[in-house]
Amino acid sequence: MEKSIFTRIMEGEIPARVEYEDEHVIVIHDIAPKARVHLLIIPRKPIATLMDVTAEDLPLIGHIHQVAQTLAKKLELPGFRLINNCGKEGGQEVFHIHYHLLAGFHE
Ligand code: DGP
Repeated sequence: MEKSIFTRIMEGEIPARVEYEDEHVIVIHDIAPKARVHLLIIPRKPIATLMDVTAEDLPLIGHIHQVAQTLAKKLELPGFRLINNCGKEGGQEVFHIHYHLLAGFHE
């Protein structure tokens, strides 16, 4: 798989506003925010789409949900959407799995 834009961000080749990172994921602010808070939770492992997730990746998918909780607490979000676009037909543009965390629709 060719290096995705997100891998290039993780490797410091392309700048991004980082909100959180640990050994499994990086969280950055989306370049074209669709809400007041629009973060991308991106695993370091370059899985192309949700359809490529295997049983061994399930702890990682759980971790992404834990990170969403952590961010919601840190940013004091009363609610949020966690969205994965899967495949071209699902609106996916970057083929390195990621979850959009969106909040602040009703402010
Ligand atoms: P998706 O359609 O689910 O693949 O969403 C990809 C998102 O990634 C889209 O909302 C825009 C964002 N994005 C694309 N390139 C960059 C970039 O270079 N930096 C940042 N911060 N976000 C990017």
